Amino acid sequence: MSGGKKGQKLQTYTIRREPSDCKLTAMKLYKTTIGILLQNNTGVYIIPEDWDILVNRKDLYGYLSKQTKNNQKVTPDVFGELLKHDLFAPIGTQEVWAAGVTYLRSRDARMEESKESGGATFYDKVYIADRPELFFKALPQRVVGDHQEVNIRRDSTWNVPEPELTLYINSFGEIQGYTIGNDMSSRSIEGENPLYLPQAKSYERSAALGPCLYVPQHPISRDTLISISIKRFGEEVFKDSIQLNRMKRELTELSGYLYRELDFPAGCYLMTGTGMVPGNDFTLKVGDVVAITIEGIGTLTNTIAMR
Ligand code: DO4
Ligand code: MG
Repeated sequence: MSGGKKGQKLQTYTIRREPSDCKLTAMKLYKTTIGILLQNNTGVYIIPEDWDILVNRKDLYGYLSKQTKNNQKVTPDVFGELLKHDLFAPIGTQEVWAAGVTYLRSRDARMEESKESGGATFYDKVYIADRPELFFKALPQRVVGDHQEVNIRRDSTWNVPEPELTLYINSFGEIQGYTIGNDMSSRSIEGENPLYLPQAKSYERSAALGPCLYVPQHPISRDTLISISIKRFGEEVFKDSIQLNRMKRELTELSGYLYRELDFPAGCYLMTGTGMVPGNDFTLKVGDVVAITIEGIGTLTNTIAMR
């Protein structure tokens, strides 16, 4: 034990915390069938605003922390039911973009799947290049929310989910919030030829976001844990986890490149790449349930379907 000279009586202080002193450290925005809900440490409130206008601001956290006083409150029971059955993806008119090969595991998996095509070298190079891989993933109508189905393609034989921390970046290029993303991918199509990437990545219901937009007071910690679990007929067939600090790049580096020559009037979403890829013998099947958890944000659960 340290502090205080020998024999000296140590003075102790008790800090009394009133409920109003409690610092709000994070807000969560849910898009539901009854409107936008804001959850903070005092409850859940209805925010009667347009999604794009609400989220696209310079200090989203500051704005949200002033909202709750005059807003209608939602009871925990009603909120619980809405979370189970009535959530939309937390998105308005924003485009969804994605970064690739930001973790070593993604680079290695891609190099393996493309070795026959001779495309492996591109993944190797982009992992160490200054310029990151960024690609267009989805328009909002192709994005599903929590507890909705994501698709695998009929013409693909090898399919995986990609669990990714996803950024909400405002129109000024500033990261204002985070959500969980599933960048559904066809490994057989991308592996055949890297030029097929748009077909491997973009198709109906190929992206999931949710369950909420998480708006913390400070940038998300690099120690944040991202985990995935895949269940088939109720049995876990794959699980893995990784910390955000294993990502090769800074989050602001990715957003900076994306905004270099693109404007996003309502901001945009950016999936930041996967650090977890199941082994080569694994492919998703219809009915599999994919649950992705990111510390602080929650869990995004989707069932695999096919058109
Ligand atoms: O290079 C292709 C896509 C990579 C990707 O989606 C990822 O690393 O997450
Ligand atoms: Mg990805």
